[in-house]
Amino acid sequence: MRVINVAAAQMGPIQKADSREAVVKRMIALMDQAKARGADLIVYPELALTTFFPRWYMTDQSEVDRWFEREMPNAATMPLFERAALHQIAMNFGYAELTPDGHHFNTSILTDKSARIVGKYRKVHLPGHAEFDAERAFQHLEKRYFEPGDLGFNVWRELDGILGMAICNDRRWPETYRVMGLQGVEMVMIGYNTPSVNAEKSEEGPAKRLFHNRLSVQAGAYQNSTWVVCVAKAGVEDGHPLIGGTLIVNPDGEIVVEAKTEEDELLVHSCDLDATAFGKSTIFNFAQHRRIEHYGLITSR
Ligand code: CDT
Repeated sequence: MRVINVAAAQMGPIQKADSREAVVKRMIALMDQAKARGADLIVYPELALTTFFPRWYMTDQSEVDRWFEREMPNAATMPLFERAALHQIAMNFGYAELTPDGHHFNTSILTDKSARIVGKYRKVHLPGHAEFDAERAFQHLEKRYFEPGDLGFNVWRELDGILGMAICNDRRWPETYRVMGLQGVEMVMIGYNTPSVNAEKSEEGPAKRLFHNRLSVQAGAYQNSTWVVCVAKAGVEDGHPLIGGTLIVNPDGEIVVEAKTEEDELLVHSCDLDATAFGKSTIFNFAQHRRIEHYGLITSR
């Protein structure tokens, strides 16, 4: 058996005024719990170091850039990397990345057990809009602050398995999982920040949003016979509620653990990567059953 004992580290709200240092302390506390429960890997949310700043309309680029990290690790996150190396825990977390040549991405990284960065993913499916929209109950300006990711959906051979990453809105798109599925992915790590209410349809509240979260992740797991670890930043950030619902889904598409709160909360599950083999070699044996001659439209429009 190839087992990854994975910790899904849901985080409660991060307020605009909270410092990176204060957030990193919370992340370390979750990591200490993960270590005590024997975790090999800890998965944190999208934009784990800050509030979900794309809800705020900003016109001054220097104000925008304050939410971005110019290097990783940096002074604020170094204690997290040091603790990960001490505990020998691999980690995945999201942050806003500003590259040396001035590009802005919604990024997540994977480290190995010595806290060396071994993988990077930049969010491909950016939801929302680029200009202030007075019709919405609140703003979702990811298209203003980020460029679409330029790295594609890769997989990494780590922890004796094949691991992949995606970020938040990516989880709603079947292509996300399938591109990694075609590379044999055995565990997909996804962080998210999902508002509890639809800004364009107020009757769509938290129950529907949690349903869509489960539906998307369970389908992606089942249809590609992979584990999925999907981790929320939850709770009320400066008056703006985000759903919780962190969950781990097995390769049959079944939820094996799910968060109960909207606070910092750790879920730990032993994921047998060999359990992905049955689905991959039978109903979702892609080489045997896919009919790519009928799929051209997917990439042509
Ligand atoms: N962070 C993120 O991608 N959130 C989106 C909200 C969609 S509504 C604009 C999500 O898919 O959960």
